[in-house]
Amino acid sequence: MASVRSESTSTRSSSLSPRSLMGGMEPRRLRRLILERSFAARVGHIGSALSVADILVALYGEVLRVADPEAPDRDRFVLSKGHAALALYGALFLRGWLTSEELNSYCADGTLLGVHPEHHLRGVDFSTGSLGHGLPIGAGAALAARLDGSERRVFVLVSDAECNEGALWEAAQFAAHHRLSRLTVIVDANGQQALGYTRDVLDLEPLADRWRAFRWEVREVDGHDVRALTRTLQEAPGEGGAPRAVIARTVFGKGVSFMESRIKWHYWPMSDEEFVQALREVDPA
Ligand SMILES: Cc1ncc(C[n+]2csc(CCOP(=O)(O)OP(=O)(O)O)c2C)c(N)n1
Repeated sequence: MASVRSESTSTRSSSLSPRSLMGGMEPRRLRRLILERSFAARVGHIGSALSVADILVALYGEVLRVADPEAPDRDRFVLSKGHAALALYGALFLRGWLTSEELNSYCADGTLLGVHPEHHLRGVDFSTGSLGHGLPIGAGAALAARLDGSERRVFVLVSDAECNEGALWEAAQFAAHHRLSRLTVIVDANGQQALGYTRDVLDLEPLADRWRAFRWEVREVDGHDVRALTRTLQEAPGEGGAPRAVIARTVFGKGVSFMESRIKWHYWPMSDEEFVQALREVDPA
């Protein structure tokens, strides 16, 4: 299978160019990019990135008001589960904010595209990777928007393991107290966390009731249904001023049969044979 490896090294351009993809923010394209780049870099976190692919398609395809990534009043997005950075890079590429050269530098020496996202990269507002800190950052950003008299909204994508962490719940209380209704947290509820299943490590259910108890408005949605996600994330803030939690029920490794709900695919990179099969499954064309 040497030919597979040589065609897929980090120097090989992505098979997609942003120009050909105007309006092409499609889940299968994003999944293909995730597989190509993680294979080329021999890096894991593949299942984590596939889990949030549809959420990022909804956000960057429709929901986020970020036509100009430098505009002060653009919406803000915090990828709190920073280890899924490759999904974010893919979405930024499909949006036309990253070149294929930049995308292809993923995890190479000297790149700005590391395993976790850094705010030095165009389109990334906040550096993340230390789990549990995205919601505190997002709550501060939402309060700052109010103080600025800005209409901008803040979306924070957290993992279910982050809901184990105290800092997240402190921020949840803060946001409810200050009625930060332009703040939305999306929980990527895939039921896995690194080396275990959430129900075994520290059970979070009933997750929706927990958020309600913290005085958040709650929605539950199929995290792989881009239309339902888009509709839910575009809902106007409720009357009461509560921030909103969207619990997105997802499947870790979604789209690749041998990765779905398997612990191995948190850290493991793909073999040549696995890469070929995975690509065939996510993007048969
Ligand atoms: C504060 C902190 N502790 C530990 C880690 C190491 N780590 C990386 S991913 C991960 C857990 C992954 O589970 P989850 O966050 O639920 O992500 P998903 O399964 O959705 O990928 C851990 C513990 C970290 N990034 N930050």
